[in-house]
Amino acid sequence: MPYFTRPETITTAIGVLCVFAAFGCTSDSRSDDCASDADCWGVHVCINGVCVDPPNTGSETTWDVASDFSTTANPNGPYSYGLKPSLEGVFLQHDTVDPGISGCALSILDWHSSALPSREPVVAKNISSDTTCNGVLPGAVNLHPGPDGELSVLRWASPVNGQISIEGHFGAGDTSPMSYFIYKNDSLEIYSLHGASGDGSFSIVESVPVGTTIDFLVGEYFAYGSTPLQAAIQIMP
Ligand SMILES: [Ca+2]
Repeated sequence: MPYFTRPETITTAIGVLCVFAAFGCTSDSRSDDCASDADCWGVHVCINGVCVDPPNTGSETTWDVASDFSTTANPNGPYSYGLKPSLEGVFLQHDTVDPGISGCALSILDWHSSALPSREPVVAKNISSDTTCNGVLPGAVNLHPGPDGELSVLRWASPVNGQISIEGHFGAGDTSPMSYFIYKNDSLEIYSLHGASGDGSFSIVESVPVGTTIDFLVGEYFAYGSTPLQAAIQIMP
């Protein structure tokens, strides 16, 4: 069910201007009725009842953490790249992106925090077309935890209301075992695999009101901790 703010109507020299915001829509139908536009995510501006289409993010129904990854923007649409000092800790968004310093620096772009003495934890992507880095294939997203128990976190905040499927896996990556987690709204653990040497697959269905956070986390170990994450999120019919 979409939500609408109360339209604000202003009479101007060019006509009647109407502005409102709408959230949580999956329909692509629209009317030009300023008060009840059905196609709808975003801020709407209408003049004399004719509305300008907002960015079409409301009709998006699938997301992929690797193909959607941004090496320039954080947050990036529904995604944020950051860390947690502990599983129960507060999410901190990374503020810096630059080439990684590990053995294949030119292949990897790391999001990390300038406030920490260590580069890790990082949320990274292997931007190479042909170089696998520490078990992370070209094009893959990489979560590496920090040296003081910090977890690497890739966060997706739902722009929709509804049921979603979350499918994918954490990969073995570099040589150390790692622990993999998925948390909903900071406190509900919906997936965990401790001390895994291999892949950890997940196939989850969750109800998500707008703004629900889904965090993919890697931690509990540090050295040789590069861990690829592949995850697809889809609105269920
Ligand atoms: Ca590993």
